[in-house]
Amino acid sequence: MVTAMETEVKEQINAGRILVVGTQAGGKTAFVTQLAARTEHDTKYREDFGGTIETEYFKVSYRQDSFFGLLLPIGGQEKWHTLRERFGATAEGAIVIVDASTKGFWENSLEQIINISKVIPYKNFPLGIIVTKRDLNERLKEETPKIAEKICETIAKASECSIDYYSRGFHIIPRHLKLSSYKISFTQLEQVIVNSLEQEYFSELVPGNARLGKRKLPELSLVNARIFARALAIALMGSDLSLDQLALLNDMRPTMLELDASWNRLQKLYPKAGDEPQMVIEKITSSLIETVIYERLLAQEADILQFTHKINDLSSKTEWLCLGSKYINVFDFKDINEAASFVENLLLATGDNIPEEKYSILDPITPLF
Ligand SMILES: Nc1nc2c(ncn2[C@@H]2O[C@H](COP(=O)(O)OP(=O)(O)OP(=O)(O)O)[C@@H](O)[C@H]2O)c(=O)[nH]1
Ligand SMILES: [Mg+2]
Repeated sequence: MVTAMETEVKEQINAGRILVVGTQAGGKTAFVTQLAARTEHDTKYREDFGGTIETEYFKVSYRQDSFFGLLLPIGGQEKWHTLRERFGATAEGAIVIVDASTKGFWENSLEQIINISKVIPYKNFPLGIIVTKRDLNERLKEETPKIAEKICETIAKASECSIDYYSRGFHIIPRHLKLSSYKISFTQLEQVIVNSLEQEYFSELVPGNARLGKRKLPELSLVNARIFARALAIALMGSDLSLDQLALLNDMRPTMLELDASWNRLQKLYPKAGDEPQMVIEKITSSLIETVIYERLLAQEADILQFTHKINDLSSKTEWLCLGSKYINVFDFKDINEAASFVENLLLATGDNIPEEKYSILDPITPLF
């Protein structure tokens, strides 16, 4: 005889697929891994210089797995943009990530989410903003004077003799950087800043390995150091970044020199980015570095509010429903629990999506025959 207990089917609600987008190394994979690890305990984030290739999938579930969604942190590098937009055509909602320690890159995250809004096949699809690296931002505020001084020292050293770095290809090759002229290029400055941060805040480094080595500041990973260096180098070089320059810079996570890449080579892919920025070495003073870090890189609460308003104001054009923002350290237990409730509300809101005809992968843009 079949009992009532045996016939009872446990209802499972699948809220669908949520794209997690935002500029490279903003913390998409780390954030989603931490969310998934609350129920899948063997899920663990691993540091990596390379970043996400294409995409990943993580199930994030609630209420003993009776309610869940699939979160897709898509590689933030510019080279994945077509793929990102393809995935949008079958998504129910989105999360946009911005990194509190590099607000110069927020425009790039914004551009990504605007592009995706064109393909998510719903009106009112829920959108949440996650601002990551709260801990790093607070720490860097304290460390800024020391960082500025260290960068000036490294520039002096690279001008007088040379500094070392490792290029990471099939082999790890040691190389030297000597500043020969009175000008410094973006590529050189980016490497100088990485070297400064590595010398000050790491020991026992193993070239090419993002996981090994000891951190003196727990908040500053080797990847964080690189993204911060890139944002600082470009901010020091002066005027606001154009989206084309952002796209060019966003094509790699390690530095250009570490990848044996060059601005000129990448410029072929992003011709509108213009020539490589350069600046007179003498102009780089510790007080300029400090000002640029405080004003152009480290986010304040007011920046987060402004970004949230901007996203809200865009909704009449993009047809998303912005559920607000959360400012977190993705490795903090309390923060990740609060962010998990935020994401649960976002998953619940997919129930109010209004289907709408937009470009879909099932409708080829050009007829096949
Ligand atoms: N201190 C701190 N570091 C963070 C936080 N979130 C992410 N990170 C670090 O940021 C770096 C990049 O994180 P990822 O999750 O790989 O970034 P991503 O957005 O997936 O990058 P792509 O896959 O290249 O697009 C790693 O070194 C993380 O440890 C945070 O809240 N605090
Ligand atoms: Mg990733």
